[in-house]
Amino acid sequence: MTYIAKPKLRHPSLETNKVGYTRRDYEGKVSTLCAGCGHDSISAAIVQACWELDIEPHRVAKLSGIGCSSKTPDYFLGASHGFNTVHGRMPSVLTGANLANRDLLYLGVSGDGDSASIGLGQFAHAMRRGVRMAYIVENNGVYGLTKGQFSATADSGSKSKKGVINSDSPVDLVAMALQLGATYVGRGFSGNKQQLVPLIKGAMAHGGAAFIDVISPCVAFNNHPGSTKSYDYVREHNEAVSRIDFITERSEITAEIAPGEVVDVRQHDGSLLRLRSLHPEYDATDRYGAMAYMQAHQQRGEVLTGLLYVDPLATDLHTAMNTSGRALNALEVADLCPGLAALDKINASLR
Ligand SMILES: Cc1ncc(C[n+]2csc(CCOP(=O)(O)OP(=O)(O)O)c2C)c(N)n1
Ligand code: SF4
Ligand SMILES: [Mg+2]
Repeated sequence: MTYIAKPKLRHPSLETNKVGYTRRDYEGKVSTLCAGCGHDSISAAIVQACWELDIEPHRVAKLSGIGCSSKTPDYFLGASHGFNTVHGRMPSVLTGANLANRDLLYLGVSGDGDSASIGLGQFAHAMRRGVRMAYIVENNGVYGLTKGQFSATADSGSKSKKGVINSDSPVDLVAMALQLGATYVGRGFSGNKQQLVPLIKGAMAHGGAAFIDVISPCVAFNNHPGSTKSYDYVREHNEAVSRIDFITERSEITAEIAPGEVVDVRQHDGSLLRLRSLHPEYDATDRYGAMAYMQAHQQRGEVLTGLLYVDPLATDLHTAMNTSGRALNALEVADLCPGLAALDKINASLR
């Protein structure tokens, strides 16, 4: 059913962004997910974020693995580049694409099964290498596509739809991303678009590995009492650490801010993240403080959301590898071959 395209009709009065596109231009095909699935709300937030960021759709490459979550790139950014990889393999395929063409904006979409089970190693290495991307995990605590088995992010003590209690310890991808060196780490909830859109915008504009775990309830298999990934549970236990205002480099900053009320983080592309602290003692630029704070709140059963950590001086894999400033796929033979004399010299030095 994923072939259903939306009608191309556009009302002439639809609002356009600075690059001349309407919101509809950032949409994809009609979703075939269950009505009420959190993943559809995340797709809507991605559409909104890219429209507001004035990104030309052809500048984005969206990649995913396998799962209901990994199907979603078909439902947004229909005019962008896309690659649906094998289960758990999105990060390595995205790394290769990013190395070949650094000029695109990379959006990795995955599920908790896709990233915390079969793809855990791939996730870890993309984070520690600093692959520049917005990596979004649509986390519902189950394998939705294969009918609701517990995934590795299911909390210990969480109850399945059939009444089974999960006894395994959960994998916390946010804690792992922090430990592995990701330079932008956030947690959102599919039911809170107001918080999610700026989180995604910040990740898309970030200069390194950006990771967002979005709790995204599966209405078919994990939205019952006893589940810690249900709409009700997350609404009751959600604790936001900050509110983000995303200000593009072009926007004029007019708001009057009382000192100490906000932290401004200038990102590598010139955009500004203005963090309004809702927990005055929380410092989103302190990686180890963020890890400890998160764990303390988790112990109490709270789900901390918002931008949990950002490194304003983030760099990426291209910087570490000192690659050419021009995209590798745009280099010609003449750019790549140093010439016979240089090769002779190298060969001579190795004899
Ligand atoms: C190599 C391989 N192993 C197993 C599967 C079966 N499989 C398909 S999707 C999936 C899990 C999906 O879970 P998740 O990533 O959490 O996505 P969701 O459907 O919950 O959004 C599994 C195990 C597969 N497609 N390929
Ligand atoms: S099975 Fe769950 S994750 Fe898959 S589309 Fe339905 S509600 Fe969403
Ligand atoms: Mg899942």
